[in-house]
Amino acid sequence: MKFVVIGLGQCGGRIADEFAVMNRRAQSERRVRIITGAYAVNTDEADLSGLTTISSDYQHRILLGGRKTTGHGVGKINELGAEIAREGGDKIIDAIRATKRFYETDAFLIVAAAAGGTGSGSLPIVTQLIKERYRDKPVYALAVLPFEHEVNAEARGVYNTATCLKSVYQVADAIFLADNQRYLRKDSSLKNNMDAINKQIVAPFYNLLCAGEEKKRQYIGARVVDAGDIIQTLGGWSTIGFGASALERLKVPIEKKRDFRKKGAETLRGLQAMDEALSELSLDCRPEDARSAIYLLSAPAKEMNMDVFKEIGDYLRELAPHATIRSGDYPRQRGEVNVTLILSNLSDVSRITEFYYQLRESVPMMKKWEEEAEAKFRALEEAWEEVPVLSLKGNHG
Ligand SMILES: Nc1nc2c(ncn2[C@@H]2O[C@H](COP(=O)(O)OP(=O)(O)OP(=O)(O)O)[C@@H](O)[C@H]2O)c(=O)[nH]1
Ligand SMILES: [Mg+2]
Repeated sequence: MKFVVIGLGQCGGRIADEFAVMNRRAQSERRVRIITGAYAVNTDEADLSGLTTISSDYQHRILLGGRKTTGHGVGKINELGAEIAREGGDKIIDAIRATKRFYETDAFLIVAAAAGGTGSGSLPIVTQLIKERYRDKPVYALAVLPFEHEVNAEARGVYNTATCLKSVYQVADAIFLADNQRYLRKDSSLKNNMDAINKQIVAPFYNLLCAGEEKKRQYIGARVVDAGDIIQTLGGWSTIGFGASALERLKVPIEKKRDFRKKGAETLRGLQAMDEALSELSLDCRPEDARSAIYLLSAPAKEMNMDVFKEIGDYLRELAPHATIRSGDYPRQRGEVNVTLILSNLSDVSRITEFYYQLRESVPMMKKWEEEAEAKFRALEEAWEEVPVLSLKGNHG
């Protein structure tokens, strides 16, 4: 499957850059192309120049905002981000039109952080704009959720997140959620290492996009996961995860209820990889809330058999009984068995409901701040009411 990836704002741009890196890797390691075009859009010039892999010309690193922001971002005001995207939308469309292999594109992926200004405000606008222009291609969003410390510190971030998510939900064909806080669980030092988090956000897409693009028979699975399967699966709130189990190392299975000893070593590895994919999902959610799911099992050909497939399929079906489950195999990997998993059409996402509740609580507070600010202005105006104003007109004519 091939994406055009468009990153909005600082976070979105960096993640789009990471997709461009991944595409290079796919080309050199596997001779397949998975990204037909990668773009970064921002109101902040410095953020754009900090990218590494997206082409550095103005049609791939697109600066919006002009006089409104003078190249310095919108300072968290996502309404301004939205306005600038509406005005500058043509620049983005022109850039996409110039994509050389655009005709090969299966779908769009628009990436942004929900809590910032530029990305948060422009995500729904750009998604809608592209949907209107390219009616035959699905448009997916990837929204990055803020860290907990940001949520607690800033009402504006909560407001941005809530408004961005609600708006993008109405236009995107599906929204992947990636919760920054999730990536700190195993390694809290990542808080200051956005690059490492971005790599983790992007990595699960690698096999999923590559699998359907392979041309050599030895790398083509018995059941290929192609763009059609992925498009059929995706809708509404979605999450993606990846888990691997090394061939030489066999850990004790996490779930004790099953009698793992009776299973073959291959099946065991498959189940372990599935367990890890479930616990590494980009969003904290309950699999039973998923209405659709897809998994891709990737391993050396001899490690894969119908048994493994059936077992991990049964396992997922138990956990996600309401989901239509699609699946495929990808005989590529060396030295490990791994599983890529998407849970989609989630009917309940507590993380999102939390934002709406928090917002409801903070609305009166934000109103109060605005009123206070206005009162101060008024007081200031009253205070100098008696002061005469210097004549501002010239006396030449
Ligand atoms: N995962 C990840 N999160 C990021 C990155 N950069 C910023 N964030 C998060 O994104 C949110 C802020 O959004 P930004 O992308 O910086 O904001 P912006 O869209 O550039 O908007 P303005 O700077 O306000 O114009 C916060 O929740 C940050 O934690 C990044 O590179 N990776
Ligand atoms: Mg910025």
